[in-house]
Amino acid sequence: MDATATMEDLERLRAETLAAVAACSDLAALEAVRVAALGRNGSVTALLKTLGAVPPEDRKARGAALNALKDAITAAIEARRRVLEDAALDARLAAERIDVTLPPRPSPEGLIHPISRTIEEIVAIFGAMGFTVAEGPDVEDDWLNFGALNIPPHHPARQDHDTFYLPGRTAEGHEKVLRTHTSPVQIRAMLANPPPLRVIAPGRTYRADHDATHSPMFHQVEGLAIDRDITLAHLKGCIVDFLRAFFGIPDLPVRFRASYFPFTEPSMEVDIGWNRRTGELGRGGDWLEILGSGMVHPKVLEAGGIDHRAWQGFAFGMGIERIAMLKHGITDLRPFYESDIRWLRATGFRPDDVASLAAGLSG
Ligand code: 2NM
Repeated sequence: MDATATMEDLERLRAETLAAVAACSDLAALEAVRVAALGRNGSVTALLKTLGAVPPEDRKARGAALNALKDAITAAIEARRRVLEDAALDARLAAERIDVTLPPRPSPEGLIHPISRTIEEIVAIFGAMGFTVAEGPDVEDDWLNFGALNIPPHHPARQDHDTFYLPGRTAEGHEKVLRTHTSPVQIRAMLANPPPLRVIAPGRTYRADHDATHSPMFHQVEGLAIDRDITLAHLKGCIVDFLRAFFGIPDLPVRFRASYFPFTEPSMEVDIGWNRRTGELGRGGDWLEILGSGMVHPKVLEAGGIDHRAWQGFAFGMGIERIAMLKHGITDLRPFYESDIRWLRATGFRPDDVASLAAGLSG
């Protein structure tokens, strides 16, 4: 179209352009229509450029008509732009809508191994009695593992323990062993801290013994309390309270039976009441050995750098697998070490189910 365009031509251009604007379904199409009409080479722009060629007497009316055309198209494009922008925003709000009332999707969760859980429970109970946790190396020297515990070389207990000896010697010339119990941790605690002392030492222990009821690696927890006037009564009170809290049976029968360990004197093994036939704990008239204990031998106190004339104390030790199996009705020892995810799913504990005294530890 040029300077010769009639009013009908302008009207048709207006109608066509407004129709094109109305037909735009997105902002890109609308922009294309705007460029085609009002852009540098647009149809309306081209008409405005011809205004100079219009005879002066017609120019005013022609200019008014072209401006009215341009204004109408501009207004229609802006109105359409707002509609399309609102629709785009609505679509985005609908697409990105989040239902905050939906429950969260289940996420894969790890479980706490029953050995870890049992250690947590033991730590919670003895922690409430004022004991702190001590740890030490799995590779020990034979002095800390045996000599300091009043088990001299060639003592039969060294064979009883089926010790794993490692090649080489320590800087002090001692033989290297995998610790056969956590007692060396107690000796280290005595050497590192002046009495009074209340520590428990949970951890891995090793004996060259492998059958249906023994694993070459297993877990133990030992406890030690040293003070000026610790007696057998304190030992009995602590152990009875521990066993009743751990098994969640307030009237659990507990029996102390004279025994022998090189590192305690006197020594006692501790039994709990159960039913041998059903496996039920707490009643049934049968006794089940559960731990060893005693008053720390004076030679052991001296090995720990403690004056046995001024201090005395009690100690105890138990197998963690054994008490975990009894508490949870686990009958086979082997799956503890097999990392079978199906067994762990059936036997493990949820991480948010934290061991605490408040929960009663009745499991
Ligand atoms: C037991 C039984 C009796 C025991 C002794 C010591 C130490 F190092 F303090 F002397 N810790 N644990 C002990 C006493 C362990 O386990 C059956």
